[in-house]
Amino acid sequence: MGPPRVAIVGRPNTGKSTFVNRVLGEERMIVSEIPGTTRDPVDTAVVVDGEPMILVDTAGIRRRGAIERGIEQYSVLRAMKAIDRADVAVVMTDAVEGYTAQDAHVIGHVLDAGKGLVVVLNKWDAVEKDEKTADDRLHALRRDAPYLSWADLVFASGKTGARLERVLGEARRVAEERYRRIPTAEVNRVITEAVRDHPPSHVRNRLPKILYATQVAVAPPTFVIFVNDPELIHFSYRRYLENRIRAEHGFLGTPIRLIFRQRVNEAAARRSARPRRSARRAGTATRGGKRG
Ligand SMILES: Nc1nc2c(ncn2[C@@H]2O[C@H](COP(=O)(O)OP(=O)(O)O)[C@@H](O)[C@H]2O)c(=O)[nH]1
Ligand SMILES: [Mg+2]
Repeated sequence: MGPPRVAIVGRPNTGKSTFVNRVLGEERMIVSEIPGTTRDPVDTAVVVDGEPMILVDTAGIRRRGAIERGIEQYSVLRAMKAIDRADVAVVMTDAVEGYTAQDAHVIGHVLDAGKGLVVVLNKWDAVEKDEKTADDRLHALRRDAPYLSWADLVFASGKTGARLERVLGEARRVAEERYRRIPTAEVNRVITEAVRDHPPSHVRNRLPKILYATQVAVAPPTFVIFVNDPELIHFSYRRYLENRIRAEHGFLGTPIRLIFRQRVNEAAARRSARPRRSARRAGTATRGGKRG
């Protein structure tokens, strides 16, 4: 894994340009030409805590006010392309205005793309607050957007520079989470205990059986769970298993994927061994016929 590639995105006026300009102006984050780290001239290498990081598509966000009405559509498309080229998206939201449908739309694209996510509640300097405000905000946000339960949320201010480095530090951490692997034995332990604590219930008189699980990919972490019939796995049970994996292994800030695959159990496979073999012969004959 090379330096993490981080896209700063979000709806207009949430403070992306201010944030990026501030990062580029910080001496501690000396912008350096790090050989082989940028694939595109609009990407910028920065140094955060002594480690390189690539800010993706800074050309699209650096100049304040450069994006005007009429080419708004273009900027949305551009943001989506930036997300696709990144490992992690830092989604800027405006803490003064609160969470909007447009913010949810951007985040939806990040999740669909399987990228890491850091949500910034920016302009925190301009929010009237007491000791409880931050907690109240987090609570409200997780209620309005339950899919953010595992997201990494940071209060920050591009204007004052508050938690600028924290935002980028979290982006790096999320990028690493995205590449984490859990050994198969451990995945099975978590899933087995989850099933024991709360077995799936019958669906149309049939009992879902969870047989075996393994992590098959990273970026995003992807788990295949073999079951007797994927159709029997209810959406809420899928979410329960995802929550159990997260409860023990975190993956804070990264989407994880669960794929349910059918696997006939061994006894059933043996019982149906004979008809299966003849079916295979028929299949071979057909393929041979096509070739000839
Ligand atoms: N109070 C406050 N205002 C901010 C902050 N960041 C940006 N702004 C203001 O918000 C407006 C939009 O900022 P800009 O960086 O151009 O947003 P962009 O459209 O996302 O690039 C400008 O008036 C900024 O001065 C912040 O952290 N706090
Ligand atoms: Mg801008």
